[in-house]
Amino acid sequence: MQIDIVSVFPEYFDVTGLSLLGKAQEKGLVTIRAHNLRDWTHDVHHSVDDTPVGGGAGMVMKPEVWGRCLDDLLNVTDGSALQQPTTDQTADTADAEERKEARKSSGDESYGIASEADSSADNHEAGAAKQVLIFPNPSAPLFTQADATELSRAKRLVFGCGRYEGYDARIPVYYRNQGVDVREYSIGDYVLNGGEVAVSVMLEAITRLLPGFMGNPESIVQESYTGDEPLLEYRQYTRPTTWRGMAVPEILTSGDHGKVDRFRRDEAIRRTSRIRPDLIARLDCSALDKQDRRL
Ligand code: 6GU
Repeated sequence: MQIDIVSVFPEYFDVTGLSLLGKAQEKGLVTIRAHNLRDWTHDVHHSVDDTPVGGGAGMVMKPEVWGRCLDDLLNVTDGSALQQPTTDQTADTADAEERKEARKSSGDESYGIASEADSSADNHEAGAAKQVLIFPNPSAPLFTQADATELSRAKRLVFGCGRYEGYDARIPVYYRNQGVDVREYSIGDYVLNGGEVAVSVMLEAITRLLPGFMGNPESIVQESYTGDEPLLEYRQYTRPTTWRGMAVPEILTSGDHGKVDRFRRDEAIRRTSRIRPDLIARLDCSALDKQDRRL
């Protein structure tokens, strides 16, 4: 996978050379390049932003600079996107529908691009396209584990980090119209200063799913939010079995794997109900067994 990140603070991504992501790059699983948006400015001040049309506080990132930058990175030349969505990936129609609904209400239709919502859904039905352009945006749909899974199958990701009050709304619309698979995501209901931290979060969620990234692929399978059952994980303990007067649950030391599994699943369901009732609402009840139902 090749990842390009555009930011006015490209040094922010020096940390991607560390830890497991650094190792993944050494192993050749992923290549990450951070670019400085100002390299695509033409004026002496290297300005990337301007005041909002219609007034208001703050600054908005200019479309011309982003346009030159993204044309270069995406190989888009005036009116013809070279990128085609692949068709060899599995589909998640329900999710595509959801995305379609979310996009429908996002207001992009005001540019008269009737096919905009449809084309993004088509791309999704075909799985992640070869090349995906991603903009962090606090006003976009939430980035989820399902998005991370889908995007981990892409060949190339280009992240555009917005700063200030955001970026000109025509930028994503333009590239979508060029046939590029463009996504906008928020990472949660709180305010950040810019897209860099959000991109770091998405980058980590996506790259750790690359085949060969994890030493032990099992650790991915068991996680919260993964698979059809979005349950929070059960609590973990290690030795000593008693620490500062607190003993670990006795069943876990019993050696009875059936009982241990049951105990952990009960705990996962109870904790999810209490801490994240929204996840329980999404559970496929037909997948619950008889023992689950008693909870
Ligand atoms: Cl993607 N960007 C910014 N600036 N703030 C956020 C966010 C993104 N997601 C949550 N808050």
